[in-house]
Amino acid sequence: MKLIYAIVRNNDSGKVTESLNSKGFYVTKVASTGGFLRQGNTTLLVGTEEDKVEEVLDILRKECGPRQEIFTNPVGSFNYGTTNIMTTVGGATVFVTDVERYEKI
Ligand code: 2BA
Repeated sequence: MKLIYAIVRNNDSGKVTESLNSKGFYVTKVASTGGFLRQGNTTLLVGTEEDKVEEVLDILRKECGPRQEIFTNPVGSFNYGTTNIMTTVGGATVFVTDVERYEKI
């Protein structure tokens, strides 16, 4: 048995949790804060069998992987209107650990 910790953006957490649940994975969401930027993020805990770890990682890559999004920047809009900026968002930090013992009591 493995325990996967996935630290994801708050904005990505709903969709990835739904996607994991729909494939039969159990998920615990923990509200967390990055130590460097001191901004909120979400840590997902997923306990699963070793042969399912890659499936979980694939779902995380699909739902939380880095991607390009258009961001509308209102700064400088006084004279020229809003500016659209393409920026990279998303990304997740994932730890896969061994579980010594697992019980539901
Ligand atoms: P990421 O490396 O994408 O990390 C995003 C968040 O994932 C981190 O938020 C932290 O909550 C968690 N995380 C990442 N690596 C971890 C690890 N080895 N152990 C435990 N948690 C981990 P923040 O700490 O707020 O960091 C936000 C971003 O600032 C990081 O993005 C990285 O680009 C940068 N960063 C973090 N620590 C840094 C440091 N000591 N020096 C320079 N840049 C740092």
